[in-house]
Amino acid sequence: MKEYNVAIVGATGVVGEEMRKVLEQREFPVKELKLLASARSAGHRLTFKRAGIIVEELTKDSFKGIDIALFSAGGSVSKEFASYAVKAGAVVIDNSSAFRMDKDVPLIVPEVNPDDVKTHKGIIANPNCSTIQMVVALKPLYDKSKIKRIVVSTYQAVSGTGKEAIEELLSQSKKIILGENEIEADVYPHQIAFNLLPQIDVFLKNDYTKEEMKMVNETQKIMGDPNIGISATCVRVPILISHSEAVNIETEKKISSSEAKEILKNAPGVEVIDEPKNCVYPMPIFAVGKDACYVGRIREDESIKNGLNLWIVSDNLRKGAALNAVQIAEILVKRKLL
Ligand code: 3JN
Repeated sequence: MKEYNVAIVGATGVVGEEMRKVLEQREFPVKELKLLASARSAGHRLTFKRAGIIVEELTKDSFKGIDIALFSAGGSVSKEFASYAVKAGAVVIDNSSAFRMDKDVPLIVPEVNPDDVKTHKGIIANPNCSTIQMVVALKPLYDKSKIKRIVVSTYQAVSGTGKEAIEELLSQSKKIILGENEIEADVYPHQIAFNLLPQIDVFLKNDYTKEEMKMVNETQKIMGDPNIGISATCVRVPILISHSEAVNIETEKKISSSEAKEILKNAPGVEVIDEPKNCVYPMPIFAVGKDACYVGRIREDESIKNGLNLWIVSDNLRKGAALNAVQIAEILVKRKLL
């Protein structure tokens, strides 16, 4: 089998680390793995398939001989360096929002719009984590009946922000449990431990946050339907890993809750966990380290004619980021698009 030279840009971040893990776990055909990061992290030794790899500083010359470059170092790094990777002949799979809404850049969720990869011109965008898990669960329902409107509230784990946010939640929690009064907030505008923040990313002119508008714009692009109405409220919760979403949809034609369950049971990337009588439903602690989008609490919205409510939970670092990116790379390999 053909093997590929792969680079991870942002290799020491939470998503970069997960990418390395997912490449190994899925036995992606890696010939050589290059780990790239800022000068600050260069020199660190990380392991891949039991071998040590020294992290190198990312420069414009880092991509010679690279076939696939997985970027997860933030939008400004992608904007500065993705073009060098493309010029060197690599296909970039970018986990930032830098290129997601560019007309020339396909925005891919393998279970939803795998064929769009064909249109790539060197860069393929990986959607926002909250968007990915929602469209994986909604696409199979959309295929049964067009979705007219989506109202979603998210409950997002701090790992979506990165390592500093994980440390901040843990250290604030410890202090509070020990009865200390001085709680510092550095990463978020307010204390996150024992609290909820109805703000993810910055506020825009329309008073929605950027995260909320990402969910709107990215969902329309991935589903290929600019007419879906979407209203999102994104909330940061004191959870380490796994995002949860309460999703309400209005469909053109009626889908009963039992039909929805059947459809979702057979949907790729979805697992239905829905036994209300036994208090069984998806929860973030259960989704950590797993690949599926877990769906439960499937029920008809009794306030409208054609409405459904769903609860969707998935590991934001895996399906929401690293796993989706590696699955895109797998499509490229399978379709010989490299
Ligand atoms: O906060 C989360 O749970 C997800 C965060 C995603 C994020 C954080 C900073 C910058 C993104 C993203 O993937 O959209 C970006 C960005 O690339 O704009």
